Amino acid sequence: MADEEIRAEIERLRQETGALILAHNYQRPEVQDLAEYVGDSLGLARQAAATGAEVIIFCGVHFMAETANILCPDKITVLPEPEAGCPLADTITAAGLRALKAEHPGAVVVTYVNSSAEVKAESDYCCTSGNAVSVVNSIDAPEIIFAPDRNLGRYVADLTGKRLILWDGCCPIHERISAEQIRALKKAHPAAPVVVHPECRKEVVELADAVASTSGIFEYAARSEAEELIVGTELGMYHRLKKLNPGKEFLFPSANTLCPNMKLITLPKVLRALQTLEPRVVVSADMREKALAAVDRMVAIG
Ligand code: CIZ
Repeated sequence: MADEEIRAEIERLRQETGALILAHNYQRPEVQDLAEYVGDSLGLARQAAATGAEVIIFCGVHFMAETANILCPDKITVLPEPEAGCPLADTITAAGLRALKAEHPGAVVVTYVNSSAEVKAESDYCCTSGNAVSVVNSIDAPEIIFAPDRNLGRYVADLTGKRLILWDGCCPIHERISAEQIRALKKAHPAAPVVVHPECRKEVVELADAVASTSGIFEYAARSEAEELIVGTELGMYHRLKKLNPGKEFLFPSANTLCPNMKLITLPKVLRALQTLEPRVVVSADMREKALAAVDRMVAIG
């Protein structure tokens, strides 16, 4: 089937099923263009919770679909590619977190949204890159465990002045962005401000004019008067940055800052998901009950 036919069939099935299609900022351009809403995991979870639709086609990675299912268990959450995981989320297990908690009894646990439902279920607070600083600032405790992203954790510790016990995980895509790449772009485009994601390494963050979540990067790009901006995050962002700011150019450190998991979802897989309403992501009631308090806190501290 040609792409145009697939798009037409997706549209027909979307009307027929009343499904809501959500896409993460790192999805393929053609998948973003299908979606009713494109955003970060918090925005997507909020859309999922607010929709009257009974079916959500979630174009993102597994933990994001799980978070949506935690917030709205009565809706059908379909992840068009079940293998779309997150290597950062995979750096931590519930057993690993329990072992760290046992070493620090009484510590409050803040877990980045990039984690499985079973890890969220072991956590007191969940956070996103956009509200991690506010979440940690709101906690008054002698010890705080921050998991699983060590780069985001270090950035939050620097900004809040709190000593955090960090899990040693990272996003391999953001970790790949080097200070040399940013310096080279700055040298070639001296007027371009640098905005990077807090999952980047410390030496990269130190070169930036702004550090922001994916939503924050869109806001920064819209506000900036610069004609060119250097952007340190996943390359999928280019599509909507350019679409929303056609007069500006966005320079990424390299062509290999691509998350292969995010790119697993394709138009034919979205079509298949609408035809079959499978594969679904379902968090068990027991797990959901344990994870919900942490996720609710994340949603509340926007
Ligand atoms: O929360 C998200 O969607 C992720 C993974 C990053 C961000 O900054 O939006």
